[in-house]
Amino acid sequence: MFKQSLIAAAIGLAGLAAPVGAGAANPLFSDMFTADPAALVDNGRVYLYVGRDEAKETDKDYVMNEWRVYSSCDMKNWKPHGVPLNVKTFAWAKKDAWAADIVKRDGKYYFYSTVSHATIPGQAIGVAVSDSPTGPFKDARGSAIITNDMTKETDIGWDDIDPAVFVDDDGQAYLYWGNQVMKYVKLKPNMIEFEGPIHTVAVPHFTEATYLHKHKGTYYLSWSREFPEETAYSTGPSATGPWTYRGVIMKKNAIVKTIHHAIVDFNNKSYIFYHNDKLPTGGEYRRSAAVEELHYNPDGTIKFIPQTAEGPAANPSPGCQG
Ligand code: FUB
Repeated sequence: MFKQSLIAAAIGLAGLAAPVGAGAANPLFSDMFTADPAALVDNGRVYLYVGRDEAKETDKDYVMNEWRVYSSCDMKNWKPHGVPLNVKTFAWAKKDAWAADIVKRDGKYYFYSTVSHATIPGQAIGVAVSDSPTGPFKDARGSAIITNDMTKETDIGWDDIDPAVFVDDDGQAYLYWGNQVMKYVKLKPNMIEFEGPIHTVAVPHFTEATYLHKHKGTYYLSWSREFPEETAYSTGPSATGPWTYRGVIMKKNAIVKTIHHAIVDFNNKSYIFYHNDKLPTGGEYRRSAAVEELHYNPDGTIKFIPQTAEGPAANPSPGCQG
């Protein structure tokens, strides 16, 4: 109880430096609410990008204006690097620093993110670029790469959200995204233009939060299914399938209905980032990023992942410091 009061006091002082690091477990950060994790492993260090949930307890919608970045050398101790970009990075956007994803290509870091478009009704996806994983990022196009009017499968304004970017071993880049209907498009090597048409992908009970990764030659397409959401996945022989449904790997949260995840390999182990409602006063619009180790079975399927308060054991990455 005493510890919870201290944490709550720290949340009230969000913006002031609060302890992040030594022995930190789940949720990863206690000085603010953080959601929609995206992750990148670069030069032996893992970078974690989150949207900051700024909603008050009484708010009835997301209040999200900026993305934050943290890094770790061991998956246990996290170093804050501030705000590498915010909604204003995209001059054509008006609000909603929703879910994002990042990839490195040819020495540059491309950050794809959901925002609300100022002049084209609905959510859109922008792409920002930086020479460093900690930013600063600038708009790579000067316009959205995806807008709500480009897809017609649903009438909702938020069906073009939650980008997931993946560059295959042959250099072909893919951008997946969607809500209600999953979509993907191939990207040109410049990472800011389409190469071909938009495709739809049928997976069971798709809601949002697509993620694509590759492990030991198998492609894994994962997403948030149902609502409240649970994390499910399929496997396939290529970045575009065909996909075989494999089941649920993380069950839904207690309060918050979303669970947005990201999966990475780091220092010979695999991890899943997600968000929950476990910080005091947490809830639908006050979420907290967390991480667990992810284990593959010998046949390549993923073991079910319980959420824990402890998080993964420290996994110090050789040569990574600070
Ligand atoms: O954070 C806003 C939205 O909630 C994200 O774009 C979705 O993935 C869900 O987590």
